[in-house]
Amino acid sequence: MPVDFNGTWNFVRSENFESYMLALGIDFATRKIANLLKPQKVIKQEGDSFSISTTSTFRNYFVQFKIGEEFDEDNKGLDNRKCTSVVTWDNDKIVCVQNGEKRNRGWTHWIEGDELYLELCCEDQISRQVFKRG
Ligand code: YOG
Repeated sequence: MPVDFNGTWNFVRSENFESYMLALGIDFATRKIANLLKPQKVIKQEGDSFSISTTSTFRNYFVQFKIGEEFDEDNKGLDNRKCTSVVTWDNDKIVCVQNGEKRNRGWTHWIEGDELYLELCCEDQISRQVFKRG
């Protein structure tokens, strides 16, 4: 059975998010607010088609993609930089490469038990976020 990311996932904790945002060039005031958020993710998966909606009291972000198919990403409400992105499987993980102005940008999601993990990378910074099934 392949992994099933479907569900509502509630923020539990993050590490190094401040440094990740700094690498992305997010301004001071925005970082202060963003550090206090407890975002929720709703993931819909049908085979290799995904949508991920991340919502919070401050900003929301929505992305949809098919595994292996490049798509244009605008990162609207985040750093607003445009990327050409692609998501692939790495065993039971989904790995997104976000090609654009920022070097080594992307993210990886995987599941352990009833927890959803997210690793966010930009340049030399890696932030980890953990969510629990709602
Ligand atoms: O998720 O990439 O699930 O798109 C990272 C924020 C904070 C806005 C959120 C809003 C990067 C201010 C990642 C947070 C910092 C700070 C809730 C969403 C930029 C701006 C939206 C993300 C992937 C993987 C799917």
